[in-house]
Amino acid sequence: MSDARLPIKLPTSLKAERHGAVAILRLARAEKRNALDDETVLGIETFFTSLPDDIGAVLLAGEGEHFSAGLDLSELKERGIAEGIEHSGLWHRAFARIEFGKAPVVAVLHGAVVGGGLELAAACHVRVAERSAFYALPEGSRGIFVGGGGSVRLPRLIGVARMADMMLTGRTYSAEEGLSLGLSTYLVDEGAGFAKGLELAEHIAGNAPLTNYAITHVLPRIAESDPAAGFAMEAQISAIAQAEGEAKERLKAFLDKRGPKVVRS
Ligand code: 1HE
Repeated sequence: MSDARLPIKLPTSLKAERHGAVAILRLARAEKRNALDDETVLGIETFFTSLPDDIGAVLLAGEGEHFSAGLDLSELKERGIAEGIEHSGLWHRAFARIEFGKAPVVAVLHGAVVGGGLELAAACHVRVAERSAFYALPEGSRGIFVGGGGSVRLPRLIGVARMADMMLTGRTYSAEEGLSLGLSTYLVDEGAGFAKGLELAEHIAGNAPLTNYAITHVLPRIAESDPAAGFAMEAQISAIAQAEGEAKERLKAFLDKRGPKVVRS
C-alpha cells in the first residue's frame, strides 16, 4: 500500500498518515512550537492504541522549526497535588503506549527537543537527529520537575549525573553532543531526517513481528532484571522467536543463498 490517510480521529495538533506498513504521526502545532497540551497527549495515546494490525513501524516527527517545546506551559495553572499526579499519569499512559505498543517507533528530531519533548523522544525506540536539534530540560528553571517518564527513561540513555546537570544548570546539548551521549543514534543533515527515519522504519517493518516484539518489549525488561532472571528470559524469548515459521523461512533463505548478507556500513 502506498501513502494514505490513517482513519484515526485526532486533534488538529496531530496529523497521521501511512506509507505502506509505516504509520506516520506528525506533531502539527508549529505556531506553539509543538508544545504538548492535554489534548495532544491524549491524541498521542489514541494514535498508538488505534494502529491497524498491518502497521509494522511508526515514524514520529514534528512540523515547523522545532520537534517540541515540551509541556504547554499555558496549561500549568493552579493544580493541586492530586491533579498534578493525575496529569503526570496521563503522560505516563500515553508514552507507555509508545514504548510498549504494537510497533517500534522511530523519532525524527530537529530544533528544540526540550522538557516533555525530550521525554516524548526518549519513549521512542530509535532517534534520528538533524543538525539543528538541541536538547534541554528547562524544568529546573521553571520550578517544576519532569513528569512524562523522563526521570525513568533519560538516565538509561545518558545517566543520572548528566540528567541532573541538565536540570540543575540548564545545560543544553547540541545534536553532535547528543549523538555521542546517546540521545540520538543517528545524526543527519538538516532536512534529511524524515527520509532517513522513513528508511529505518521501513526496514524495521520488514523484520519478523515477533523479533520486533522481543526487542521492544522483552529486551528492556531483561536489561533491568537481575542477571539470573535475565538469562532465563533470554533463553525463553530466543526459543519462542526461533520456533516461529517466519524465523525458519528466513534462516532457510540465507542458507539457500536467497537471504541478505550483512553489509559493511
Ligand atoms: C509555548 C511553549 C510551551 C513555546 N508552552 N507555549 N518548555 C520550555 O520551557 C520551553 C519553552 N519554549 C522555548 O524556550 C522557546 O519557545 C523555544 C526555544 C522552544 C522556541 O523559541 P522560538 O523563538 O522559536 O519561539 P517562541 O517565540 O518562544 O514561541 C512561539 C510561540 O509558542 C509563543 O506563543 P505566542 O502566542 O506568543 O506566539 C510561545 O509562548 C509559544 N510556546 N513554547 C506554551 N512550552 C510532563 S512534564 C514536562 C515539563 C516540561 O516540558 S517543562 C519545559 C517546558
